[in-house]
Amino acid sequence: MEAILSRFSLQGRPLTCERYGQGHINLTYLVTTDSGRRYILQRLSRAAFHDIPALMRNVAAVTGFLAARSTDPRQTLHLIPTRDGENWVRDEAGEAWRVYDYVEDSICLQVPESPEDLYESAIAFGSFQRMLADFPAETLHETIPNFHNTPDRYRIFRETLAADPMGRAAGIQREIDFVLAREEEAGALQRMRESGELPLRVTHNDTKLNNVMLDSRTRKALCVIDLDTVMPGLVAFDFGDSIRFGASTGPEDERDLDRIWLDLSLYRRFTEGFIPACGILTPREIETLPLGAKVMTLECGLRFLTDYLDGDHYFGISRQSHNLDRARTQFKLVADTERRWSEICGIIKNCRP
Ligand code: ADP
Ligand code: GN1
Ligand code: MG
Repeated sequence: MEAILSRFSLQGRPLTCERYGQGHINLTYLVTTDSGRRYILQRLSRAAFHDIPALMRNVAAVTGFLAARSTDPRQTLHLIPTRDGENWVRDEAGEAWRVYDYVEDSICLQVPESPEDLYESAIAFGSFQRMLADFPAETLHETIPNFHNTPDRYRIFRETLAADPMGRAAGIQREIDFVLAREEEAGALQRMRESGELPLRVTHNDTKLNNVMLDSRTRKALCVIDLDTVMPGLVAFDFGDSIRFGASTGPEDERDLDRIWLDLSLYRRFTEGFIPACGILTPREIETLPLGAKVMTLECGLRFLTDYLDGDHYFGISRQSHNLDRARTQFKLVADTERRWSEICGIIKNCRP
């Protein structure tokens, strides 16, 4: 770690470097130095990202663009340059590393402690959307091609199911039936994207509550993090992924499904923050938001299930059936969404500008 850190222009000498946070993709470390400065060191996932130079160009472009439009330095991530003036390094084993300033006096939540926490995350993601409205989306590299192309996620699921490399398919027939029964509807967003009826925007694509930092004193939105999947996309992706994670009554990997359902007061509060903070959405885009939440939840469950079948190579796990547990919470939320569909549509209608 010292060898890697020595290649970055840090203030002070590193004193500690410890695993940090609860992301599923990168390896994240908190670094403290003898000058009192703190940094986030990350090893980027090579399983997820196949073109790290292009990914880092995206991150540098987006953070630079946001920094020029922010009033407080804590409103965007800042990459720490290397001693050679680059913004990431490759180590001897071929792993890619980068360093960010630690966002001080901030908190990152796994579950909202009140509807206001979710509201603030809506402000963060909505403002992110608005601030990037003039960013030239076509210059962004697609860091994970077909990331929210749900029909393509089904294709990969079917291939993995057919191969069944771990022999796990027999134990999950209920989950398999659940996803296959919803395949047609799951493709709706992608069809709308292809038909051009919705505008392509610069989207974050991974808008979980734990990808937002809140100010620890005021608990107001501070900063959007985890910019690895910023790409052109539909606003329904960003709305949907936030609802999927934030409007659930429990953590993504809860084993007791009786504790998981969709909390409509959280759903409403997120919507009340997000639509005005974006400020640019067309009526048709707003209409697609509930579908976005349903499809993002189903797609995420499908991805967890696929990774479970495949032997857990993509999402970090800390127990054997971790990905299956995660898939099950997502399907429970989808079932709940179906049950409460008309109430959900009412929420969106009432939040129209
Ligand atoms: P992953 O892609 O693995 O989710 P993230 O970039 O989201 O990686 O980082 C994982 C966690 O580390 C975040 O959820 C957050 O708690 C923490 N984190 C990341 N970057 C920062 C930062 N600049 N300042 C403070 N905490 C951070
Ligand atoms: C991953 O990186 P992280 O933990 O914020 C994943 C998302 C999933 C999410 C599920 C690059 O997000 O797409 O929705 O896990 N990120 C990537 O928790 O695949
Ligand atoms: Mg993250």
